[in-house]
Amino acid sequence: MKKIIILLLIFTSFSYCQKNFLNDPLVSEIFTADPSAHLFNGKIYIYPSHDIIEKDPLYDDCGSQYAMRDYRVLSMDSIGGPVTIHDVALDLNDVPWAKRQFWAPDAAEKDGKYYLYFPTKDKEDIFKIGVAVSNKPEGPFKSKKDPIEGSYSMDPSVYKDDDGKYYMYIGGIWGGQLQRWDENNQYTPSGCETQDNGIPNSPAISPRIALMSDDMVSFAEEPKPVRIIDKEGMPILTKDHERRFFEAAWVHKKDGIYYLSYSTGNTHLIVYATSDNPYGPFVYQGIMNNPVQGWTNHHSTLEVDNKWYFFYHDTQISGKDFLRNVKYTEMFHKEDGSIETINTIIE
Ligand code: FUB
Repeated sequence: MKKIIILLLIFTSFSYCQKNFLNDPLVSEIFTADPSAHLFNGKIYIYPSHDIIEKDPLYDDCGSQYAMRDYRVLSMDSIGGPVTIHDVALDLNDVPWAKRQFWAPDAAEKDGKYYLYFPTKDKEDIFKIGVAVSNKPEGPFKSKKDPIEGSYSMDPSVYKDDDGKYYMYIGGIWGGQLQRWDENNQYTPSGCETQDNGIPNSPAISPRIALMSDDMVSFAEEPKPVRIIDKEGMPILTKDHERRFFEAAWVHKKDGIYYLSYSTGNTHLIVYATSDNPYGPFVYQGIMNNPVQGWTNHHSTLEVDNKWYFFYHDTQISGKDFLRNVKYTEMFHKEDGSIETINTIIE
């Protein structure tokens, strides 16, 4: 029996080493995850989470092991060029209302000012969305003293539409606490162990959208649910873990089509749905990225010189779910508007 176990262990570690990855990590000096990529002043800026090794890590169902404490911005002059790791852009200690966990951020530019949007837990351990402002894309950013009024949950991403309006998409279930907020933005405390809304045949919990005010540091409206439906017009259901929204909403537009892509969490996919309106409803289309190595799958998309790129993370360097590394690869929209599925592991 002992021999069999040893052989199994050797085989498992051998096949683990044999894994071929489609792309190399962008940087190996620090652990980075959840990349939100943007083109500012002709340069590529990536706003990732900065994963860290805690001295006494706390593991629980709420994701406490993702205990990040600051943000570092990455930049490249061009695709394939050298990567700069900038100094600390924002530290948790400089956010007056924050208690712990700097999760997936995003950024936006307006009139020469840069806005860093970030989810973190307040003193009551409730996720809200914060905003910090800088004159430079890489920061340092100065945090507002309170979270954005009316904001909740996590994984903010800000989409700038062609007409100059900015929309924030937010939300993530389980550890991201979206299940605590109903669609009228009312809060009911519950643990992270509350998985989805507990009713398998009900429509799945929706990500939320809010139009940003002109000042970029507040919402111009209350967050509204973004419906995700199938091609027959029926809502994607709670029990449909291969297609229902979990976290990491991101929107891009190509040829007049709005693409909402998101993570399915415990089934580890990035899937996408399309609409002719930023508010949706979005019609589920298919898989954008198959599972990466590691539990979380979180991405962004960026067009540079008429080519589209998919930024993502995996755990190639550490092999640990909460110590991730950011990567990117080219992505392709087909003639019919669908997206070619990406496989980042080549077996
Ligand atoms: O990085 C912490 C959390 O893990 C993010 O906010 C989620 O999207 C997942 O990637």
